[in-house]
Amino acid sequence: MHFSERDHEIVGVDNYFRRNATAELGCESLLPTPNLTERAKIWEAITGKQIGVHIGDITDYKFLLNIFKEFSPDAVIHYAEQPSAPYSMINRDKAAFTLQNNLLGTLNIIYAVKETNPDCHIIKLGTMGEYGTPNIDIEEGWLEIEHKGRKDKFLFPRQAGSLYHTTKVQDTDLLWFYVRTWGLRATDLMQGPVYGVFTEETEKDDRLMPIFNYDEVFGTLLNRFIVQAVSGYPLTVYGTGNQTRGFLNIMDTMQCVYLSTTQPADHGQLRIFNQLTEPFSVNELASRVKEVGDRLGYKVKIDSIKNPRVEKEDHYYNVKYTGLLDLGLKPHYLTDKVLEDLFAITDKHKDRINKDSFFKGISWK
Ligand code: USQ
Repeated sequence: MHFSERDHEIVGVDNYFRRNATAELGCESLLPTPNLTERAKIWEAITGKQIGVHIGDITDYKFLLNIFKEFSPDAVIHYAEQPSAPYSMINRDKAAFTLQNNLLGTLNIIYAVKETNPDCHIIKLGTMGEYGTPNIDIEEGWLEIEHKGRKDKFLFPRQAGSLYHTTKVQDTDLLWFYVRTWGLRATDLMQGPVYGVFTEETEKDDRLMPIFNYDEVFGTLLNRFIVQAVSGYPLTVYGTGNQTRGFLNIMDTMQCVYLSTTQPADHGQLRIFNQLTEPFSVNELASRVKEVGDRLGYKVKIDSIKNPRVEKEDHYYNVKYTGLLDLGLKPHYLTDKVLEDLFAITDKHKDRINKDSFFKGISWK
């Protein structure tokens, strides 16, 4: 919608993995989001602009290749990965699915680009979680290393904290291999946890809002805390709550993808951006949600629970994220108004909240 609004010709591809997985796990979206085909119709009715829709699985290479041949894209934005760390840790089958879906999907896109148009720019969604939490500053993708008097530049060392995050490391390596070997052009967006649900486009009609997950498997931290606060469930702070991540508003996700696409990487370049606008600790976000929630009359409680994940809780965190600002990103920071608007939309749909999905304790061990 963000690209279509700006007069780009778009097709979207979806296999409804997230809808199906959330239905299977009993943790559907807070909002009754129509499916992609229905939303493309709503979009066209409002704006007069068409978005083509293909329902299918990009791990099916024939299906994907046909779309590339028919549409011949100048750029492909790869959002088709299994995106949940807890999902990838449920059991062997979910781990195997994550590995196969993410790596094969990425490989197929790379091959489809090579076979149909090697000029096509690949924009892939990576994750800040590829870096883990090292005890040194996190650079933007690359690190110059001096060893025994010689220097070279390498991908920044990665040490992911879940099988999902590990597949993203592997995807980055796949891209880098084919960029080096075939001279493709690619941008890898190392994104932190996203919050929010409103974008410029969703203002046109509530039915255009994205899926809003708040459960343990697919919900990200801040969205979860808001829904917990509205439903009177104590905010689930894992362990000490000193874990720090780089967050961003979904509005800025749209900007980052747009800026990266319209100012593409060069041929033979793997360009990496750290996609975040503000670092917060879990405790800081819990306090912000409590402060705003209490003021709105919700009586928010915070609970510290045993961390089901294996991760450092007290760690150094200093990330460089200037690349997207240099391209023109204008960040939307986490103001009280942003939190109030999230409280309001959640309250409107509070009858749909399933409290059982807040915490099941999917353990990394
Ligand atoms: N956490 C809590 N309480 C909760 C949920 C999470 O304390 O109820 C903690 C986690 O232990 C973690 C931090 O909050 O330390 C962030 O957790 P999250 O669930 O918001 O994010 P994560 O599992 O890391 O994954 C999300 C997206 C993923 C993306 C990633 C970016 O689901 O697709 O890649 O954010 S990053 O976190 O930078 O790796």
